[in-house]
Amino acid sequence: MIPEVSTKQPDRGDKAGLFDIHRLPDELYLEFFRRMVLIRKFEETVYDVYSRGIMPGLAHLYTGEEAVAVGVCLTLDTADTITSTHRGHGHLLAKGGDPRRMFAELLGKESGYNRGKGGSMHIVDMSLGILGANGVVAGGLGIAAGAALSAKVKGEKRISVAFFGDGALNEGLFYETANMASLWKLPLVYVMENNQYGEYTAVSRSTAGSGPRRAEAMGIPAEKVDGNDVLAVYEAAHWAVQRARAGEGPSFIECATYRWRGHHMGDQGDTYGYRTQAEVEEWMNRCPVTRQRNYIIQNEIAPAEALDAIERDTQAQIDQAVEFAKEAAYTNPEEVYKDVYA
Ligand SMILES: Cc1ncc(C[n+]2csc(CCOP(=O)(O)OP(=O)(O)O)c2C)c(N)n1
Ligand SMILES: [Mg+2]
Repeated sequence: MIPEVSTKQPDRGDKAGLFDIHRLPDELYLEFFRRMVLIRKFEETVYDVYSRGIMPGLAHLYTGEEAVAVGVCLTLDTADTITSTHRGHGHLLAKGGDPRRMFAELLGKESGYNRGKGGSMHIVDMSLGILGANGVVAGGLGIAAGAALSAKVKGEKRISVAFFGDGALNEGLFYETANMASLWKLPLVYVMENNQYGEYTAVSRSTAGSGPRRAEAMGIPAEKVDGNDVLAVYEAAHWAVQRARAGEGPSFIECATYRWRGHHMGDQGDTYGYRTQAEVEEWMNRCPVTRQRNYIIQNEIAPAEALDAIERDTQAQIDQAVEFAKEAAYTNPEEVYKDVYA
């Protein structure tokens, strides 16, 4: 939901200056913090659970990128849809996903989102507009364009958001569907998460030009923001969402961020030697959660003790989710081919 906001002193000209980002309701600044903490605790607990050998499959963690999912999803209504990626936990939680059913899915249990049959990269919750994580790089981009087209054809107010990585930017599906989305003015927001690497390859070695310039070439307005600043992401997303709702067509936002953990759980430390510890630490010093915490304290929105309590309560919620998942039953093996399409 977009909250009531002051229209005084727009500070980004007429492009995104729909409101003053520093005059949002106090509760919203706290909600940014809460949801980022939820994602951080969830992901770091997945790391722990996986490391203890009780989780099958694979996970790609979102630690460090929390501001992107939260800044975007807090501009959305429940009916609005998102498509996610292989690194999807943060998007799902930011859109309201249930940590208990997510952990149950990760542990292969019946009460998981996909009855334990999909795992990390297939979690879907249609009731929350989550059209799915996706193991196919760029796969969500086609689905997002389809969702936007169906909203337009049916005359529904919902909009569609596609999260995708810097690696997905180089897939053909983006160009084929963004071209049509622009031509048909579909209610679509492209959120490119530039975490500086696609697997073990730096963006500078894989990408000519830039995402925003490529989008602009197709007539899609674009901007680049600091993806570790949840307020900057929220402001840009608000601009893009307003355009989509007003029937003005797709917009493109590149969010510069960084993943703290390896590409997946098997990529630890300097196993593959593609980045330095100094670089990781430099980005960790720009932690999006700490940044929002400091903003809240410095602007006297809430004292440090209140934020400590949020962190404690959130960890307790995640611990309960893990317990719920551990105690849950496994799906009956006879169901293995049910709901599986080939
Ligand atoms: C179509 C396709 N090609 C290749 C892969 C293997 N793969 C999985 S993740 C990944 C890198 C994706 O990079 P990016 O889009 O930047 O996302 P990030 O992992 O950085 O979040 C690749 C190449 C895949 N899953 N699907
Ligand atoms: Mg990437």
